[in-house]
Amino acid sequence: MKCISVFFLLTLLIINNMTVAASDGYNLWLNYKPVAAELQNEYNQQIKSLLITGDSPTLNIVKGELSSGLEKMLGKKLPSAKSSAEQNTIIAGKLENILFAMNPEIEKGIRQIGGEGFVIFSEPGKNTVITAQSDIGVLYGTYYFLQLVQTGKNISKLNVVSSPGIKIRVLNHWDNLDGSIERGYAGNSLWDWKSLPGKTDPRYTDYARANASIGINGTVLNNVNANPAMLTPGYLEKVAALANIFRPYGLKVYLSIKFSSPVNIGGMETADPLDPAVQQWWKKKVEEVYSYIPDFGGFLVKANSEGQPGPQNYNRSHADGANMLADALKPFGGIVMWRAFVYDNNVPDDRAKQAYNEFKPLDGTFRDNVLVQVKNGAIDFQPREPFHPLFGAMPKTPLMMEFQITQEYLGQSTDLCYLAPLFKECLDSDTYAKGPGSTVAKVIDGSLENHQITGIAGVANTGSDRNWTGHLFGQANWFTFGKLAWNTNLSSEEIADDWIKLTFSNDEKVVATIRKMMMDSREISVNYMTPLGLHHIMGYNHHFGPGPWVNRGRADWTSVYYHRADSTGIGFNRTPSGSDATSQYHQPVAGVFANPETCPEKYLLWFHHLPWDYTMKSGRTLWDEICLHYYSGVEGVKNMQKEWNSLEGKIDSELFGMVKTKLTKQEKLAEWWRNSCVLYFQQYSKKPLPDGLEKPAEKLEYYQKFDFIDLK
Ligand code: GCV
Repeated sequence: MKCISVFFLLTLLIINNMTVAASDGYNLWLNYKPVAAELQNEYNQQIKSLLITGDSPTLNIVKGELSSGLEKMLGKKLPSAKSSAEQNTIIAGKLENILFAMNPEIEKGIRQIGGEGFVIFSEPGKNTVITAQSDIGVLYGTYYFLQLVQTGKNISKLNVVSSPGIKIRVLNHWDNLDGSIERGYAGNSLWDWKSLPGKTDPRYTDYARANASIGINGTVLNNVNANPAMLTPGYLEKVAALANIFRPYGLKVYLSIKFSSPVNIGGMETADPLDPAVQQWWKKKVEEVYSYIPDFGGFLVKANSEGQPGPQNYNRSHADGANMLADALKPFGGIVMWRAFVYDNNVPDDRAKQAYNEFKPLDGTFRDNVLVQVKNGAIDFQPREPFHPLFGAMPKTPLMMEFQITQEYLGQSTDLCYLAPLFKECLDSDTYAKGPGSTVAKVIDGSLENHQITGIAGVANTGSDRNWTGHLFGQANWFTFGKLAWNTNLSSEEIADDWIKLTFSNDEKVVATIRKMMMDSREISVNYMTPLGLHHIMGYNHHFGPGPWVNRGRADWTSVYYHRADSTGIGFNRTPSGSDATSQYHQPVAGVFANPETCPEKYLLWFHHLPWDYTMKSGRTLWDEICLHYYSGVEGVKNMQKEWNSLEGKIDSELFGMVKTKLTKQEKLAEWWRNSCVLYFQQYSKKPLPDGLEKPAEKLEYYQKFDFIDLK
């Protein structure tokens, strides 16, 4: 009896432990849950053994992923095949090692893929081949295949030929050397600089694996507001330890540098990029970096922006600065990612115009290993911005996209906000640089101007929280970034479906419910934060809650600079009669934006200052429309809560609980935004709320003093 109860207890503990491990979000989209019984049968007919050809650290990962992933999903361990003559085998390896399995279809596909692409080929009752020109291509193909199995796809007739549309697909960590993260909402930095290089956390491997599983091939480890100590030997040794762990996963390491490093850590008097001694210093420093990390990727630079030093401190241009670093990196194959996020309070022009004004004249003057990294919009990762006018304006320069995965202005880790629609909105925008169809996606994937070097960066949302991203749905945004970086043509719905199936379940109701929530979520946030083109009206410094009243300090960090609400109306006039930012776009975009009748209403107040009783397309006044958007944002969160609650019992209970708690906070955050903004703007519109909308419970002063700590 005693024996039985101990056994029972142990079993319970094990089951319980497994539940905890499977449901705390740590496994991300790599859960490898058992697939439904009928699918297991189908898959087990098609797959009976495994054959990994070749031997390398990356191929060992391939082997481990295929054998453990398939065992977990299909419920049985697959034996190793002795040769490819055995049918129903998964054969994975570099093309040169599996020539014997070659058939014309594979051959055709493999000729089309570059170094990182892959081919997956299968025929009913025969072998499944996962192959590529490189080991890392095989690994990417492996993850792709495992995702097909987990999402319940037919795998018996595959003919997949896939290669990344963009070459450099990197995360940008804004991680500081003291372990904090600028705009990080998921705990501390993953990098424990104090214990590196001696002690390495297994989480480093899991991080690299997660990135490889979605095709991300690089990581900039430190904040763009860089600490010069990063380039000292002590830290380079630590960086090398991380690079060694990441290498088999195809993840290259890059560093952000401080432009004044020759002065800060080199003991020099100047960091002038045209000074031969400074150039020499960087050459030596780069040699040193490569002596630690032979496959080092290159530098990311924030210069002459928000107080960071740069070439302009010496009356030199951004190109002078970037080219000096590019020359030092060139012999080693390294690149420079030079940020275009520059603006200056002392420049008497609209902040939205300044990056274009600085960079456009420099087109054609950068070395061929420099990419100019441009944020998706001209201000700063707002809930909604029109695409940055630099896209399509610098044909001779590879422009790299910078998206923000961390939700600095989108509710941080409180909000469920699926970012694929935001990313897609920008990527699919037509710049008209070379006539219709000149989308932002074509600018950054190099196809518009035939650039060989292409890149995309995402400001990371990862941290030391057990579930990596603070909000479970933040994982979807990391996943989305990787998937879109590989293929900008994917739709937001497709990506959402895959993520939901990999994270929760293949159950149709679950998928449909969560997909709807995700697809609605970004518009919901825009509605209760910054509808109709409003922007930059968040709280000073924390960037979390509302702050339309912020009016002190440097003008371009206030809210009043951007919304310009007064008794005559609201919005920023960026037409030719105002700041003329619209003229930075090509025609017909410039004309469309400049006319309030043709300007998409989602961007209306970004480009126009309009009277409160301006008639909108709905026939309502602008004031009424603003109010309705704010109220519909809050209703949207309430709907998401209902939708989520309908999933109770259908998905993992811990994951369910995690998100439910966050949604309760999000509702409060949404109400705070709505009440603050409506009451604040009402002071100027002097109009009542439209019929049927309930008045905010408190006065404006209450919301201005609201303590948001409870909402995080
Ligand atoms: C890393 C915004 C953020 C800053 C960030 C900056 C940038 O201003 O609030 O925290 O600094 O963008 O992208 O450089």
